[in-house]
Amino acid sequence: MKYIFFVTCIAAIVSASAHLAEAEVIGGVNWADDVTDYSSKIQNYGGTLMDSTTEFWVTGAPDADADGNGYVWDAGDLDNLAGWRTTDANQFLIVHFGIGLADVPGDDLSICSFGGPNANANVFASANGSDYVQIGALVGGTPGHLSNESFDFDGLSNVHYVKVERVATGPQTGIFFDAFGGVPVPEPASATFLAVGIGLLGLYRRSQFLRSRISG
Ligand SMILES: [Ca+2]
Ligand SMILES: [Ca+2]
Ligand SMILES: [Ca+2]
Repeated sequence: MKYIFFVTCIAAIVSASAHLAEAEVIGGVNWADDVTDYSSKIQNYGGTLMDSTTEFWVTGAPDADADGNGYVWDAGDLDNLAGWRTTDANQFLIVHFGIGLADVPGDDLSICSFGGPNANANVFASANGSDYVQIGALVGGTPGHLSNESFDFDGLSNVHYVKVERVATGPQTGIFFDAFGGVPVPEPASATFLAVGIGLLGLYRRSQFLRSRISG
């Protein structure tokens, strides 16, 4: 019985730890973990098409602006962005979050990107990956200069998927995305389970220690 209890505690700890480790939450921001689908011409600014080895361009924290001045074409800045450029119609990109994004008071999602002055893209959110709700649009910016645009889920909670879809085509309508981030949904169950599991493991070890002292 004690052995089963012990194994259950270990399983709970491993399960909770694995769940927390699978998602990229840095400094309280839940960044996109992977890309689940995208159209045929999604590419970085340099024109290299995105594939399974370069999906990191749009996952994790923003990483294109290496020197942090808001401009991504300095020497040393990285072309770790993906999006679309002029003539590529019907383009889209869907990013996935292992831990859902919460609908907190006010804005919930931040998209870091730069685009041409005529750019226009629709932004959608989904909890299950099949039912999408439009939460806003991205409009033109200044090429090379990152912009952080915020969106409100407005009642849609535990968002696991965000989709951006090209609207405007033609000159100066390209957009390149650096990162997608928001507030992770609270996970009291996992956190409590983890804390209780670690506490119980400590008690078990202590009882074993005392038993060995008494019997010795
Ligand atoms: Ca820079
Ligand atoms: Ca909100
Ligand atoms: Ca990036």
